[in-house]
This record gives sequence, structure tokens and C-alpha cells, in this order.
Amino acid sequence: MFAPTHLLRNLFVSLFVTVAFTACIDDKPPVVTNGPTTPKTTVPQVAVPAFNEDSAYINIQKQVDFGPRVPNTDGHRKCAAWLSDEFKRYGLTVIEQKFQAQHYKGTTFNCVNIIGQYKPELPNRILLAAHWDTRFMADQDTQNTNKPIDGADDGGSGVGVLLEMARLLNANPVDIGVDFVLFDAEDQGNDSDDGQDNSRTWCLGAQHWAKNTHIPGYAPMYGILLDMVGGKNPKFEREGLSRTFAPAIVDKVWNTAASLGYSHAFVPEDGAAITDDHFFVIQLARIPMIDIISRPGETKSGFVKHWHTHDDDMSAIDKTTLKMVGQTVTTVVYNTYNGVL
Ligand code: 1BN
Ligand code: ZN
Repeated sequence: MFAPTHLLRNLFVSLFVTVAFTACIDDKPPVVTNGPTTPKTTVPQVAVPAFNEDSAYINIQKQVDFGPRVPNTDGHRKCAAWLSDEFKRYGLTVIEQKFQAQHYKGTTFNCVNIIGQYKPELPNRILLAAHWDTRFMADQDTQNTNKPIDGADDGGSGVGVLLEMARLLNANPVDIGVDFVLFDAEDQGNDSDDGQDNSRTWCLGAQHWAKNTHIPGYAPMYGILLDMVGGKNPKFEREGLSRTFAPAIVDKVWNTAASLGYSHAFVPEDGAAITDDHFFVIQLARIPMIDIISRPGETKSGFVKHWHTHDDDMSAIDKTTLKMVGQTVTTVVYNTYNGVL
């Protein structure tokens, strides 16, 4: 668009006056620092696509329809195949990282981390992760505590958001590499108060991947983990490990959420440290990674009411929350350019 000629004329007149005045008070040649000849900024403005919460919701429904995704079950095997196929459908390069892990109760679990690479040839990369397995028991429930849960929110929601982001990247190309990593066996840990350190009984897939990254020496710019990002009235505090090990990413994500009008969910408050998948990624793979996890303080644990109960079904999922999380992370990714966060 050209400015009307009288505006251009006024601009040049005022520039001439400024330059002439400067020349009068100082004999050095005038330097115009911020005029129309100044080169444009080198960071292009990218169009951020709209995150579709209906699509993310359907992705969750589909996972829940397979039944609980507990390792060594049919639901787990069928869901793994579907997740790989979805990534392939969106043009990603898929790696199924199969491994065996010891459950704390003694069973050997057959597990698979599912990795979808967007533009694997690009050196500047972002890691986006969630766990796709669901808990083998409902130990926070009052009934049927030995039955596995649906895990619509705890497991399903993070994956549902990431699959929608994979679809968006395929439809709206951007000049950054993205690795989607769906961790297995995050949620099969020992939650008893036995005075032992049981932290290593959780996040088995993340532990395996962090010791065996799909690219040797893998060093993405940053990682973002999504866990329990689909419940009603979420409270995403700035989680403790994220603040310590990836403060710039925390700032970027929470500021982006604020710019989108989501500060009521991405609250400007510091939260406790959670031993989630990102802990092992930070510790073992030395990747700065944050955890977006809802802790509205509805239970003693600080997690949502439906945490590790049979109420973690599709009725726990709120599309508004999916939109807030999905649009925020999508905006951060599309605004990451040439190695600059
Ligand atoms: C998060 C959601 N986690 C399991 N489901 C990890 C975790 C387990 C965090 C126990 C704190 C305590
Ligand atoms: Zn869980």
C-alpha cells in the first residue's frame, strides 16, 4: 500500500527540517537514524493458524474409544498403531521406539514411544511432548480402584492437542523443525506413601527416550510438555522445574497466553516442582523443557478432582481449555524463527 502523496510530502518536509536543524547546531554530516531508508527488521511476521478445538476433542474421543491404554493390553496396541498412522497422515516422519520396561509390581511392559518429525532436515528444532499411556488403576477413586481409567484428560488431552498441531503444521508450513514425542508408560508408577523414593517408577518412556534420543546428540531449542491440559477451569501455574531450567520458555509461553487473553488460565503464579516426563528430559538429555499441567488445587495433590479416578472420562474435557492451550503453543511455535525464541 502506498501512502497518499500529501503524507509522503509532509514526511520529507519534516525530515528535511530535522536534518537541516541538526546540521546548523553541529557541523558533522547529518545522520538520519530512523528514516524511511532504515532496513526492515529481519524477522518476518508469520500468520499463526487457528487451533481447532473440535478437532482436538475428536482426537481425545478416538483414544478413549480404544479403551484404557495400559501397556500389554489390546487398547494400548491398537491406539499405538492409530497414533503412528495419524502422524503419517499429516506427512510426518514416524519412528516407533519400542522398548521393554519393568513395572514396579514386577510385570515386563512392552512399550513404544511414538515420534513424529516435522521437517526432519531442519537443524533448528522444537520438542513437543505428552504421554499417551493411561493409568492401570484408579488409586484416587473410592470405587473400582483396581480398574484402569479412561484417561481422557490424563494422557488423552495432551496427545489430542499435539495431533491437532501436527495437522496445522502440515496445512500451514513454517520454517522450523518440530519433533512430536508421545511418551509411553508415564503413568504406571508407585503412588504409595512408603517412605521410599518412587520417582523412577514413573515416566518410564521419557527415561528410555532421554537416554536414547531419536537423533544422537539431539539438542532442540526447547521442549514443551503437555499433561492434563483438557479439564474445566484449568490453572496453569509456572511449574517449578520449568522455572529453574527453562525460565525464558516459561516467560514466552505465559506472555503469549496473556497476549491471547488467557491469563485467567495461565496464571502469573509460581507453582511447585512436579516430577513429570520433563524432569527426566532435563536431567538425562539436558534439554530445557517446561511442563504445562493444570493444578487448580482441587485435591490434596493439587491436581484436578478427576486425577487418577474414573471421572477422568470425556465428561471431564472442556473444549475451551483445549483451545487456550493449543492456540498458545501453536503461537509460540510459529513465532520461533531462525533459532530465535
Ligand atoms: C502426572 C499425571 N503424573 C502422573 N499423572 C506424574 C506425577 C505422579 C506427578 C505422581 C506427581 C506425583
Ligand atoms: Zn496420571
